[in-house]
Amino acid sequence: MANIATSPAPSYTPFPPSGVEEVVGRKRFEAVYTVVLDDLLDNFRKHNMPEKVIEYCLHSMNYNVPGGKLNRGLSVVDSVAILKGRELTDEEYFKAAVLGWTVEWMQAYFLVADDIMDSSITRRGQPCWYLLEGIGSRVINEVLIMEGAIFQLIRKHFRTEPFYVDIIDLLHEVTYQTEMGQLVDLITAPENNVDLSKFSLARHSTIVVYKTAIYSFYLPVALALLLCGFPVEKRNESDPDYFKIALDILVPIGEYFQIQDDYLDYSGTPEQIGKIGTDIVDNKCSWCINTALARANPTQRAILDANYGRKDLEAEARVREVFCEVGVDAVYVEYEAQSYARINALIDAVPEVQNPNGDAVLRRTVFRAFLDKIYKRTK
Ligand code: GPP
Ligand code: MG
Ligand code: MG
Ligand code: MG
Repeated sequence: MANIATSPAPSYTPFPPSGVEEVVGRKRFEAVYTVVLDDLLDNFRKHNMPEKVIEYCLHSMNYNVPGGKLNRGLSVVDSVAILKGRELTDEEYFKAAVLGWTVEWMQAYFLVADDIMDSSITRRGQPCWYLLEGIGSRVINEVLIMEGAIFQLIRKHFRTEPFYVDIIDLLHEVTYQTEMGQLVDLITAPENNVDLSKFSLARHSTIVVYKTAIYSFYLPVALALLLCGFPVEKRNESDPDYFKIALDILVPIGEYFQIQDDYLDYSGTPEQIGKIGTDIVDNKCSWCINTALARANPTQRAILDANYGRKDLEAEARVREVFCEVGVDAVYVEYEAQSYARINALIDAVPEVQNPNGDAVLRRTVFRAFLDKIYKRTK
């Protein structure tokens, strides 16, 4: 097939794009999806896998990988362009986009697995993959294949790079941390043992930092840093710790993002958010229940104790009523405004540091781009 990486492409403008530029940026990124998907299918062919299996694999990947907002993947490309401070060559763009797609692959298999664990019904406006006829427990292997695909892509495109092992190490580390976060999320929300006294904002913070912030916000920037030659190990004691600088600001941004996710789970319509919220019936330690617990009077608290985490639509409606009465919506509006101001101030304080080669700078715009992308999001 045509090599999309080297064929003429529209010029690329780093974030913040708007209107036409945003559509063009997305289309160019999506074009790289077809290349990497082909890489994966070719690998199946190399191993003489049956054509039917290859077709199935294609269907499974197409159903689960490319249909989201693509924010995580596009952030890798945006970050590389901002770090370099210039338009990317076709080759640089392609490499950044391949790394971007590895984050989208990770997101895809996390979501397929998460939807089973959360008993979700829809995702990205379509039925969850595990619910489709004939899938059954085969979904376990599909999640593993999607994870394996990430390392196949990295191997194919980065094997000879000096930072190859750093990319693999980063992906393994971030995956493990996300799995820890998912474990805390699940253990804090047992199905048949609702105990709201176990919830707290501190527990919520541990959950959201680990299950969301690290892979969704730190990972895209850390990959961009590696691609731009920022070293993981300090060469001199006085060198900046580039990755820690990024982590320290991206974690609060990611925390804010997951609080938005928790709020939208309660307040968003399925048409708007592409999924049906399950946090109340799933007994999740979400921002909404923690906010309601802090404001409920004894009567409201008794309603929450009796109805939260019950697989029953009327019980869910009673919880929603209490959320409404205690003013969760107003608290959220205030939280959002305060978070925006607080994170902007944190970004202002981030030091801007150059890589040792002097050809890229860890600029504050990298972080500002993330914040502006998610501020007041409604889906
Ligand atoms: C999102 O939480 C968290 C993940 C997708 C991480 C999953 C990690 C695994 C190791 C499987 P969520 O359940 O609030 O997301 P959503 O609301 O989109 O279902
Ligand atoms: Mg979920
Ligand atoms: Mg979940
Ligand atoms: Mg959620």
